[in-house]
Amino acid sequence: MRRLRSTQRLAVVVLSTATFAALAVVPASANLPDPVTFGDSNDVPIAGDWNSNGGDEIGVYRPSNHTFYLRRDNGTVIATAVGTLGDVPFTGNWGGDIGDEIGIYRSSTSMFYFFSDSGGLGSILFGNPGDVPLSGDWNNADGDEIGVYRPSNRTFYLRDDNGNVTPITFGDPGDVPITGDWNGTDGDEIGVYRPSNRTFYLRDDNGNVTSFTYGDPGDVPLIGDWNDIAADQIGVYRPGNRTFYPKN
Ligand SMILES: [Ca+2]
Ligand SMILES: [Ca+2]
Ligand SMILES: [Ca+2]
Ligand SMILES: [Ca+2]
Repeated sequence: MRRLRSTQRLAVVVLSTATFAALAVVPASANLPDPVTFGDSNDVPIAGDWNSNGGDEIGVYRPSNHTFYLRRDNGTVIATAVGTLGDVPFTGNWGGDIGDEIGIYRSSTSMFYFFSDSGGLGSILFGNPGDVPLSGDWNNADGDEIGVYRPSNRTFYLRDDNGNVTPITFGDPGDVPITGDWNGTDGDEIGVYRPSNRTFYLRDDNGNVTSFTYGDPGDVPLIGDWNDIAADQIGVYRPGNRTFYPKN
């Protein structure tokens, strides 16, 4: 079991599609895996299984008000403000059910904070300043665990629930770390997105790498199970038009 210690205050607001339309573009007809325009400029794209049906949906994290906006397939949006300015969002499956929840990483204190729709779930101290937070199901059991990617040495540090850490060096300077279930079995694996050539490099547990070139310059990588096949696919978010482009 994950060791969850402290709790944090949590504010949850459910907004109707009509209410949220004043804040962001939400086409009523768009549904994954088709492109979806959502969010505002400067939002951070996220993905997860918000409705616990196995496939992933999209959302954004808005740094200016440290609020998550989780978009369900029917266009409904759940807004949840957590943490504080400067926090980094991540998502994953914790809380003991099959769907995904939200979390934030506070780089200044190397602290992961976990939340559910109903409140704070606890925290874990892990990582160094400058690390990028990760989550994934490293052991193919008990939901997702956490990890960090350290850009300075291009190394993933995957932490199990007992605090044991597996380091994996992978990628090139400037790569963006990603995690997902590339093969539909044995939990999640790691990978990187290389902005310079718009290419995803997906690494399996034996160190074999599969690559896909996808997206435009300036795109941000995003991983999810867009078509409910029990494995993850790649995708990108294009900040210039605030549009998610899942790859089938
Ligand atoms: Ca879902
Ligand atoms: Ca869960
Ligand atoms: Ca796990
Ligand atoms: Ca896998």
